[in-house]
Amino acid sequence: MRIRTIEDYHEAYKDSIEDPKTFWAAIAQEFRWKKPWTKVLDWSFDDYNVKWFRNGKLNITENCLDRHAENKPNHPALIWEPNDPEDEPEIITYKVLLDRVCRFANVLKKHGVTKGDRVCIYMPMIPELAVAVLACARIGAIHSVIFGGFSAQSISDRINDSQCELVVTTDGAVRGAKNIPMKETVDDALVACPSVKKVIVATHTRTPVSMIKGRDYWWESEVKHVEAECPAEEMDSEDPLFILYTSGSTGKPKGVVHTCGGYMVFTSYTFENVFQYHPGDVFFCTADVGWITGHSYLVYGPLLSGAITVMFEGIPTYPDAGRLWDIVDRHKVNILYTAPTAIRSLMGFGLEYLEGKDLSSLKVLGSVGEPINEEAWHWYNDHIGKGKCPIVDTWWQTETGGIMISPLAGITKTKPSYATLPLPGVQLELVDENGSTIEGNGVNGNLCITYPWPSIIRTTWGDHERCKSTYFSTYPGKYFTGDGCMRDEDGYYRITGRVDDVLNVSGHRIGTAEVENAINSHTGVVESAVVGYPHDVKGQGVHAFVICEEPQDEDSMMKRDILMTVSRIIGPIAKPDKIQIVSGLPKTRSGKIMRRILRKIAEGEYNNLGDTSTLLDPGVVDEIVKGAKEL
Ligand code: 7RM
Repeated sequence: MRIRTIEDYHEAYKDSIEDPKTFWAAIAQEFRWKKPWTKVLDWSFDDYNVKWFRNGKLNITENCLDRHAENKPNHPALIWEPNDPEDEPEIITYKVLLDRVCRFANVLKKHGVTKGDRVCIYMPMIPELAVAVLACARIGAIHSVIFGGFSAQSISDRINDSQCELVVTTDGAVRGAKNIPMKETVDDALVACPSVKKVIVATHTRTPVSMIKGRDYWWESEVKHVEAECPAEEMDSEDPLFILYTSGSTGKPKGVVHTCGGYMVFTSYTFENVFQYHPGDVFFCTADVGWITGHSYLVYGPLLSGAITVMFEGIPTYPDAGRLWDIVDRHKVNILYTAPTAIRSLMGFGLEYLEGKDLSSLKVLGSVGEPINEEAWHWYNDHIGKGKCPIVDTWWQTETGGIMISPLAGITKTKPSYATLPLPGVQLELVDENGSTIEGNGVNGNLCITYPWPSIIRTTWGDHERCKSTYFSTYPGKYFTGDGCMRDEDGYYRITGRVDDVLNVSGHRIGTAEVENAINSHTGVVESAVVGYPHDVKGQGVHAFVICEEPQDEDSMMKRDILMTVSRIIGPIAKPDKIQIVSGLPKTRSGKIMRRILRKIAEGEYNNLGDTSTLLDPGVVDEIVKGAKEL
C-alpha cells in the first residue's frame, strides 16, 4: 500500500482503526505466500498472545530475494562501502545476493543447522553479515545478531540464554583506525558456551586466529563445497525469525522475539511509506545490523521492497568528519537515515567538512534512536538537506520491530523534535500514573499502544512471563513503551524520553542495572548507582556514583579499573562518562536508592533536589553535590 498525500494518510488511518484486520490483510497480500493465511489476527493483551496471518506459510527471503532476482536480476541490492575509502566498494545485485545467501544457507545445513535452531552472528558491517542473516532465514534458523561492540561475557550470556548451536564471525574487524579481534572475542566467549558446536569464520582482516579442528571452519572454503541452490524453507507466519537482545530496567538483557509473517509485512510497509521510497532510489541507513534499526531498515525492509541499500563498514569520523558526505556523494544516496548522536557529533566538527561534497542527490533525511534536539534538527535540515529534504523523525523500539510514529516524507508537515503522527495501523494512547487515559491535546503522559500491529514483540526468549510483566502489566490491557510523551495542541506526538531505568547513550539502549552490576563486580566496590545526564553529543551520558571499601584519591587507579571492568563485562559502549566515588548514597529508610536525587545532581540541578528529609542520612546529599561539582 502506498500513501501519497495527506488525504491518503487520513483515510488510511481511519480505515486502519475501523477495520484493522482488513487493513493489514490488504497489505499482507502484496507479498509472496506459500500458503494463504486462514485468519488475520488472534490476540489478547490481558493474557499476552498475538498471532498474525494464522496458518499462512512463507519464507521472508523469497520476498527479499527471489521475487526481485526473477524480475530484475541485475538490479543492485546492496552497495557495500568499506572502512578504508581507498578500498573498492562492492555492488551486489539481487541475483548475486540470492546466490550467496543460498550457498551459505547450504553451509549452515551441512553443519547440522535446521529449522528452529539458533545461530549467533557476531560480525562487522560487511556483506557476509547480511548474507549470514538471510541464510538463517532461508532455512528457518533463528538468528541472534550480537553487536560487534559487546564483550565476550555479553556474547556468552546471550548465546547461553538462547542456546545457540553455531556462531558466525570474522577473523577481525576494522572500524576507523582501530583493529578489533572478532574471533578472539568469540573464542573467549565460547569457553563458557557448551551449546556451540561449530564456528564459521569469514576472512576479512587476515588477523591471525586460532582455528579449532572439528569446531572452526573458514567461510570461503565452506561455500566452495556446497550447491548454489537452496530451497526456501516453508515457515509458519508465527515461527520465530530472529532474537535480538535489548536492555531493560533489570540487570539482564531480554531476547526480543520477532516472527516471520508480521515482521515482513510491517517492515516493508513502513519502509516504503515513511521514506517514500521510489524504485531505483539509493537508501543509506547508518545503523549497525547489530541493532534493530539495522535489521529492519538496512536488511529486511529495503530488500523486501526491492530497494538499493547501502552498508557502511566504518565510522562517520574516519578518515575525517566528512566521510558520510563522501559516501552520499560517491553513491548518489537519495535517502539518508541516521541517529541524532551522529548529527551532533559531525555538527561539532564544523562546516568545512561539507565543502566540495555534492549532496544534491539527497531527497529525504531520517532520524532514529533518540529525541533529536532542535539545534541538530536545523543543522541537518539546513546543511545536509539544504532546506529541501523532509526530515522523518521516526519513533520506534526493538520491541515494535518497525517505525510506529513518524512523518511520511514530504506528506506530513514536520515540526522540529516531533515524531509527529502514528502510522496508519498504530493506535496510541497516553496514560497517567494511575493508568487512566489522557484525552485531548496539549497533554503529557506515558505512551501506550492499545491494539496489536504485525511486528509487535511476540515473547522474550525462554520467558514469556517476563514479556507479559515488562510490557503488559504496568497498564493492564495495553502495551507500555517505557517512554514519556507529549501530545501538543495539533495532536502531534513528541517523545520526551524513557520513564524507566533505561539510558539511551548515543542511540544505544543501556540498562542502569546492568552497568551497576558490572561496577559492583569490581573488587573493592561496595555499591553503586548509575544515572543518565544530558550529554551534548551522546544525548545521554552515564554518571556512576560508587561506594568503595577504601577511601580513594581523586585520580585513583580504582576509576580506571572500574572502566575496564565495565568494558569487559558489557562492552566499551557502557563505560561511564563520569565516575564519582562517594561515601554513601541517598537512601530512604527502607533502603531504596533515591535515583531522582542522583539524577538531579548528575544534571547539575543542585538547588532543586526536592524533599530530602525522608532520607536515612540527609547529610550524604551535600557531600555528593560537592563531589559532583568537582568532577
Ligand atoms: C529504534 C530504536 C528504543 C528507545 C525508545 C525511545 C528511543 C527511538 C526515537 C526515540 C525519541 C525518536 N530502538 N527512541 N527513536 N526517542 N525520538 N525518534 O532505537 O529499542 O534501541 O530504542 O529509543 O526511548 O523507547 S531501541
